[in-house]
Amino acid sequence: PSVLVFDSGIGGLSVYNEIYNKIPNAHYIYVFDNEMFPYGDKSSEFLINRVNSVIEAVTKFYPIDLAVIACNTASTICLPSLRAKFSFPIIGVVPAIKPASLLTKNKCIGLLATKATVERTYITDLIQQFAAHCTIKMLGLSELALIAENKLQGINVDMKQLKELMQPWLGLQTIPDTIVLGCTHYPFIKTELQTLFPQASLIDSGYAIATRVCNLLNDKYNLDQIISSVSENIVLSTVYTQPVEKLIKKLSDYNLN
Ligand code: DGN
Repeated sequence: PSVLVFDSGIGGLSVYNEIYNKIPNAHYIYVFDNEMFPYGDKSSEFLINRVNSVIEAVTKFYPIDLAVIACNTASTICLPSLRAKFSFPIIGVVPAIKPASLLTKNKCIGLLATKATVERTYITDLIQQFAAHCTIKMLGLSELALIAENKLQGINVDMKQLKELMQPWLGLQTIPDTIVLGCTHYPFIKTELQTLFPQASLIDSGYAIATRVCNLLNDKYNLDQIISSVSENIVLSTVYTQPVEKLIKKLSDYNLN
């Protein structure tokens, strides 16, 4: 089976890693819209059009069985239009508010995501539905995804800068004991975030997404019987620049390309 994993940048690789661990014998197409990175400061209307056209362009050339929108910012807004347009299953990534509500002891949950994600009604509804009994501290940041992109390209995380960005939470009387990494880029800087919040559990949606992909594909294929990948995995970006060239080299660490 052929699985498309999409993000604005390298964040979706954190989701890809989880899927690959479960289904190493599928064929993967990783698509990142680096031309429009970051998505966190784009309007909803823009993102809906953009994500639809990128997926359309890719699927014209590459037939796929399933797509994962491995980006919270896009998923919180684009899923209905994508599902109306394409016939293959489309799985989105949404912040792990529900598991966090089951995990928290002090009933204080932190949601770390892009500016766009924390402003969506999708999130307010999610909180209302699953975590109405908790206090939710939301922090929408535009810098963190870039810090993660840079880390994957070999640039060390500036801990002083990270601490400053987290200041709104570090000064709180009740610090969240459960922090939702509501952007697929953030698992790449989990270690650094954990140093700032040593007592907190940091959770993301990667594993749950991988389980969902596995179940859906198993309905159609017998995954145990697919011996090896049908062909080479593919990495596609919307713009080819020097840093991307470096990035693609880096992607080989993740079994892509
Ligand atoms: N990785 C994306 C997300 O999960 O929201 C967004 C990153 C970005 O474009 N800022």
